[in-house]
Amino acid sequence: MKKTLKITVALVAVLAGLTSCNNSEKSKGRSGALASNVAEKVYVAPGEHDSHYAFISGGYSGNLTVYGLPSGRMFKEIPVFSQFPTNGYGYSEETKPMLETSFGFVPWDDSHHPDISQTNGKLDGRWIFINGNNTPRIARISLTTFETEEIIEVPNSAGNHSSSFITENTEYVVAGTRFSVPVPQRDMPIKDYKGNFKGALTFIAVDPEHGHMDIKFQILMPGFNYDLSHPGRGKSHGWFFFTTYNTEEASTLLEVNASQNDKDFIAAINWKKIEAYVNNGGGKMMPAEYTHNLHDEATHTATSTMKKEVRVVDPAEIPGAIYLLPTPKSPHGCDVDPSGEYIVGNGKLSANLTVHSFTKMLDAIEKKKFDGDAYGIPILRFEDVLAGSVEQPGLGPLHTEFDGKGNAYTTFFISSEVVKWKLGTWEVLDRKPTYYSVGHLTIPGGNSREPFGKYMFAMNKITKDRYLPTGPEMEHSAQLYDISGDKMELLLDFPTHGEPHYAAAIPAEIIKNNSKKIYRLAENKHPRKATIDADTKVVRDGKNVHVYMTTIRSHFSPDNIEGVKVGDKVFFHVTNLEQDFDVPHGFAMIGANNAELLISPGQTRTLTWEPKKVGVWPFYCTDFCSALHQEMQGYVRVSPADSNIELSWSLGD
Ligand code: RUQ
Ligand code: CUA
Repeated sequence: MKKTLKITVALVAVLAGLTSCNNSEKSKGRSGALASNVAEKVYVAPGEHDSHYAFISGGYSGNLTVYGLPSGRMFKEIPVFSQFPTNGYGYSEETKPMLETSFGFVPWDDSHHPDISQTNGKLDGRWIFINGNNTPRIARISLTTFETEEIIEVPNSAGNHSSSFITENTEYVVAGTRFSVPVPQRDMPIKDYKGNFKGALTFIAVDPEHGHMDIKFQILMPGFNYDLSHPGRGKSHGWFFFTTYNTEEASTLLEVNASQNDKDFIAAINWKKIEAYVNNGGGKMMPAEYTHNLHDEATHTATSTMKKEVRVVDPAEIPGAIYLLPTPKSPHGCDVDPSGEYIVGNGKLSANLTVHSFTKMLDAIEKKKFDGDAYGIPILRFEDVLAGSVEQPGLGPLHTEFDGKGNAYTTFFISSEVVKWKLGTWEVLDRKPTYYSVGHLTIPGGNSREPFGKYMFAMNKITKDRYLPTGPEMEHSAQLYDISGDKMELLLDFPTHGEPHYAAAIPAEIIKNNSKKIYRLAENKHPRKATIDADTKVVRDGKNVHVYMTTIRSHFSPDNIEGVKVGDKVFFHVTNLEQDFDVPHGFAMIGANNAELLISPGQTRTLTWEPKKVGVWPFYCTDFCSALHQEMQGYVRVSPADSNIELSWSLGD
């Protein structure tokens, strides 16, 4: 067995060498991957499990994908902000409310930054949160069901990018606006942006028991672009840090006009202080429309509620809660090390990496060593808060993660590499190329007090020649590195779906034993469920026809329905009676203007069908569920609108 593996490895090595010899940059990197034991390090034998889950943002797919590490195998795509025909999310009546917004039904978004819930600064594996960037929303996904349970819209925001990061006891999931906008929105000239637009930073409280989200307050900051953010932790718990760019407040040709200032800022927010202020009645309620969508596991049904106001705080009302740390050149990533002492600002256009010291920041605040202010918010002096800089580590730094052993890893977009450096001495320890143009990187637990520093993976924007070509567009690419030694070792390339921005990863044992196997039929509280065949029926309510249907290997009940008419609206409420792990059934109806349903064991889902043509029309199960799956079918007889055929339904004779 081992021997075969070694031969395979050798073969892979030879092939890799052959195919890459036409590109010297590439062969350099590949030779790094060719240590003879590399394949063993990512090999997960058939039937064995990966050691880690990775949750990778789907970017413009609006979803979240689940991978195993170290194999790089994709296990699941979890629909979040986008309609998903694979399981009917956003198409079924139960899940459509999840995609309601104040703009109406929005069946797509652009998701960027997943973050796993924490207790005492450690990943607890209960939920994962992710942002919708385009129509500002935050979603919470259960890590027992791997389904989206809740979505809250974020008002007064636009380009919800510095989101969705978690404080160390999941007190808050935080969302910051990338684009500043008029608050409240109004008709005004764009050229009057400066001084008039606002950037909302939103603190969404998370109920510790159920995870339910509620906007606690929004801070209405100056009209900068708030790019990324991270919570303080340990000693800096209670603070939150946001990178800004466009502190010039330009509204046109930002590629030039937002790069004028030598330094932009990291905004340091003492959220504990603002929370106390708000708890004492501080801030003011402002009219705002935003939806709160919640999926109930008992009824298997989502509801959407329109909220009408939000609490806003003007920084001027609460002196001493917000400070600005000058940070060179349009910083992107804003990353806090596991101890909470260091705040890394990755200036996209800066030669050096800037690291601020939390202790020095507090000291400078105490001594009131300010260097002016921006709209009343005190600016600290760069030299007073600087912990150190990493000199000329690479070009175009974007994001930094930590291994919990005193090392940091920063991605460089322009020079396409990951650079490992030491916290405190700021020396560069290692660098490895990435193929190509790396954005984020992830270390399991990287945004927590306790990273698991065995693996790191880089998520690359450009794929080019890494896989077999698939036409003009290639899926993006991730690369897995072993970081347990002094030098990083490239182990694996694997494709990702949509654009992987950030990812969150976690040791599998924290999650896998809690993973739900079935929904208990006895606990199904869906108002139109049918949990035994005797509950099945077809009920007419004017032009609406409700079919209470069950499904089990290998039939639907009922499977023959007559008395439906053109112009009716037929609701198939299908309950899956199976109580076995991993036995979903599908349901699809010819001509339905939506997707199929995929119904989990014990679940009820509803498909709406508006029959347009007279005839006898089949439905069937879409998921190959048993040897008699092909027999899982039925017919609906559709009669003319004025027909007087009575409703009837049956199964067997
Ligand atoms: S971003 S590639 Cu949307 Cu997190 Cu930096
Ligand atoms: Cu049920 Cu196929």
